[in-house]
Amino acid sequence: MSRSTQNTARAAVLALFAAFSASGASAQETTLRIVSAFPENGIYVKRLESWIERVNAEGKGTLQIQFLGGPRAVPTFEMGNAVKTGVVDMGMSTGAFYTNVMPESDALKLTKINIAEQRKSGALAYVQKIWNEKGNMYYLARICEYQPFHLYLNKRIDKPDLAGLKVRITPVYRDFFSALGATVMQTAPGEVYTALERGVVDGYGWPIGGIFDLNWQEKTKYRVDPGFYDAEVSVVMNLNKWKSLTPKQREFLQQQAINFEGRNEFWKAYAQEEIKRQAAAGIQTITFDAATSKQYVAKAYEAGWAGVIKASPQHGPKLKELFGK
Ligand code: 173
Repeated sequence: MSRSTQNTARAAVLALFAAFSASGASAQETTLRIVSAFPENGIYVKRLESWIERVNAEGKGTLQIQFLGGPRAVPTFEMGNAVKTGVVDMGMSTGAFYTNVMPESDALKLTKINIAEQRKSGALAYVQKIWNEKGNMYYLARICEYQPFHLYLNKRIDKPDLAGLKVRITPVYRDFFSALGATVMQTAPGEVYTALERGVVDGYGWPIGGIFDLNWQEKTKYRVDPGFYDAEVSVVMNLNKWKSLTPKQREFLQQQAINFEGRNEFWKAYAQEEIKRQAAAGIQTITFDAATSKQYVAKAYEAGWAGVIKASPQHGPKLKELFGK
């Protein structure tokens, strides 16, 4: 080989090497950064972390996910904007925490069909369009289902009348608890314990599961039955980031998301365990007669949908139609 041919070959190899190193260890692997709007020591983050482990094990050479942390990384009510603007690639949240991005986000609590049915029926396609257009978000997976919300109290009530009571809320409960006469106060989950401890609130809204994660059982006397709605926690992604993935990466991530949703049966057993655990911790249930219970739940949905439709006359009615049974 002549000296000049040798030099040309060497230059070509160097150029190739430079191109590869500029795009990372492997040109086809990317790392997505995710945050959680829920506190790190809770059940949702535990489930998220075990999902991430599997994704990273199966996604070597394709896609990796890096968990950046909970509300200390990005505050609960700011996560939606962080995902929308691409400050982070992905977020785990409930819609109630990002109504500042789009009011429709809070409607997911009102679904009466599960996520698998929503995917089949076209309900999720409609949600996807709103999330894309208004939130610059790709809706990836619903990771919590079959978890009704409850009202937890430290003062006994004998009818669904919350007049004179101060209750901690998020947008999930605002319209319903207000309709029952409560004085409402919004806080992130991370502030509930202190609010109870200081007597700033007489109770709070939360799903059937998870109150032990931040020790709220220490400050909780009663749970009001029945529950209402279905707690929604989902993984959402910045839309530009989603579009920037290769077809192979998108397909991999979408399949992992579906797998995550496929594990939602977990929540049914978890609800039963948490009911027992609450009883064992001395939390008493407050129940109403059958007719009153029925009215209570009906009022929850009426108030919830009225709120969503008022906030989004454009999409609220269609969502109601798509989320019903
Ligand atoms: O913080 C909340 O009470 C809340 O809105 C919520 C929503 C979904 C799951 C858990 C809590």
